[in-house]
Amino acid sequence: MTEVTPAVSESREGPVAVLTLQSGPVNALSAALREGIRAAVERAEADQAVKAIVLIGGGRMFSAGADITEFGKPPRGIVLPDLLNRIEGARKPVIAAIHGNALGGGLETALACHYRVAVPSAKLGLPEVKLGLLPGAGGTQRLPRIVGPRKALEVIVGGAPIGAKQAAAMGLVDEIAPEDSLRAHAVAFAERVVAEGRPLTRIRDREDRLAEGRDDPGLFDAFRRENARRLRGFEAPEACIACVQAACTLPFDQGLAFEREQFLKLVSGSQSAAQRYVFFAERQTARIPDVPEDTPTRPIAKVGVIGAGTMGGGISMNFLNAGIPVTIVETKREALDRGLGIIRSNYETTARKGRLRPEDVETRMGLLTDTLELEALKGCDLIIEAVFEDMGIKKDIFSRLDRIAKPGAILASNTSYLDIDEIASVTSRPGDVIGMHFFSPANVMRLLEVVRGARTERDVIATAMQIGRTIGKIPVLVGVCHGFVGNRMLAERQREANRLILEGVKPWDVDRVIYEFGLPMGPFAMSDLAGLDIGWSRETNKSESVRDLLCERDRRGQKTGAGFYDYDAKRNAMPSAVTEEIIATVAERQGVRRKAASDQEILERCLYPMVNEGAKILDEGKAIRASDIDIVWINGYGWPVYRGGPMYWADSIGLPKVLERLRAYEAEYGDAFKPSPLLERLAAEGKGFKDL
Ligand code: TC6
Repeated sequence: MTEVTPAVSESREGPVAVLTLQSGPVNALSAALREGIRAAVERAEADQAVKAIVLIGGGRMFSAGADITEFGKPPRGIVLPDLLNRIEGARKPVIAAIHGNALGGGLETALACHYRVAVPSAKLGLPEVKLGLLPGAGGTQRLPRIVGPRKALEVIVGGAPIGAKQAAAMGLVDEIAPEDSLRAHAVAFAERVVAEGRPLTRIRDREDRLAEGRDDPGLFDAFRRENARRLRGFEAPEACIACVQAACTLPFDQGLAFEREQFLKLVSGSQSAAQRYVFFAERQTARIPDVPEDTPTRPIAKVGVIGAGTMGGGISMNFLNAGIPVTIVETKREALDRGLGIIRSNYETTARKGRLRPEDVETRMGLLTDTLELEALKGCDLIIEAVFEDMGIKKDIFSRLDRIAKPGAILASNTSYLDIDEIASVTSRPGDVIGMHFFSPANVMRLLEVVRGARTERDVIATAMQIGRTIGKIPVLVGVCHGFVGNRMLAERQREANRLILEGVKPWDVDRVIYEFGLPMGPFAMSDLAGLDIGWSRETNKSESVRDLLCERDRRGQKTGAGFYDYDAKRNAMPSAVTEEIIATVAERQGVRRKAASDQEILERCLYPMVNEGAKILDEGKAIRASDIDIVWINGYGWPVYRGGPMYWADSIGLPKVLERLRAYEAEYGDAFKPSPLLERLAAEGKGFKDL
């Protein structure tokens, strides 16, 4: 084997040169790898004895695409589009042999090759849109030429990878190779291409599949309309659509130039910078300074869930989906049956939509055992309590669990506010107690706050983080405090939103400002959706707040057809005169001075206190790093990923500016806006949360 560069190794199989990409864990197409591929291809082309070239990934995958760390820095070496034009223009057939992932620039490299062979488990995709980018190395021009513009839009704008078999059905892969002999198969394929004298099929020369877009130019606007809700606020999807459209109307080289221009605009923009930050931030959450990666974990083969309500049911589904048996406990048969019914009907709905095979509904339900006996949890490795938010009830359950659970079982609470240490104190094994705070709907939302108690053992933390990833969540480690990271910050926003409406700002105006910022809904629409009567009772709540009065009039949110808003039969929200009247009554009673607020003020007063609270959370060590807070807000509350999370957003505004506004509001409204010492210090030092 000859070492051409450290990034690519070359070997020979008869007349076939096999070039193996050898660059880090994912073969990111760094400058070194790009140069390595160019040199190796040119060598193979120049070598008379070589008749065909196979490009294959060493290690886990073909390639995860462009090296994301290079974006935003001055370009080095050959740029990817030029390298791919060079490969496509080669005079000898180049065959991509794909295993693991071929993503982004990785798939674009494969598209520049003349043929593609893949193993069945390979995943192919163009996820650039998720980084606020587009496939800027010819992907938007080549893919539609091979799969047609309609499918190309789905792949490029959707960003989700597809399996090799589906790719083969689309014509994207020429041949499926056996799982364990990709290299040999690709070499044999290359020899056949040579022996049969097959032509060099360059995707750039194909026009036939573009007819679909030329005959029906309306398909692009239809796609825009169909996806408007999902794509709201994002810049990259529109650029992707425009590029695919350009593929249908412009000659290939002009299409490439248009794509390049669009790519350069996106890569230097704020949205992509934020989305790239989030990519790395998400991976950072796994790093816990005092719980190293090699910390042993406890095996989790059986899970117990206490409570078959909305949360307990959703939590159970996560484990069933991952093939882990669950025993679910309730106190009453009725509640248990209702919970099981909801789980089944959720699965049946998914199956009806074609996203789950009908037989899998039964497989998953078959993993679920229901019981009214807490003792039935004695064999479980992990038990998650998901009952009513009441310390007394939780303590009672944990002291019983302490007697029932086997030694070494992890005892978790799904509490969203309560003190894990107090819960742990009633057991003889506080080291095994931890918080696992899921977000509703628990089978859908990706965030999992893992709450570390004062005495939680390290292997318990490592296990909770790992099992969280196994069930497809993004676990973030947080410390014990009221509401942990997410809800503690949310409370700040809610308080200010409530103050704003008493001053006379309409709830729908607060919601509009938050929605236009990019969150899925504002605080009042969210309250109506969740139900205003959560934690409210006629006996204990004394007609003091707007919420109390709304609930007393049976305006308890969407479920009762009215809350802050009025709802029609289709649950469309409409501003409500009744709510306005209630707000005016409460404001008068409390003597709140009525005043107008601009959209900017609404935004600042709702979001800056959240940032300030985030700074306090960091100062108290309740989150490991600012980017963890951002990941909580993006995955638990729908903070727009293109704004990178509240802490990143504050950095992008500049902390001195945030500080100045907090001080101004503090002068008017008092302590609620008092800047945190950390924020003050960072602003004074000209630093941001990113520098911590
Ligand atoms: C593009 O291609 C644009 C083209 C146009 C150009 C003109 N670059 O995720 P993992 C790191 S845009 C740099 O833990 P997995 C990652 O940070 C790109 N680094 O592994 C981590 O580093 P750490 C389009 C990268 O097996 C390590 O590699 N492509 C890149 O769970 C391992 O990663 C994508 O968006 C990269 N491209 O998942 C794909 N990729 O160990 C991005 C990974 O220091 N990648 N790293 O923390 C992925 O989605 C996943 O990495 C994966 C593997 C599914 C490939």
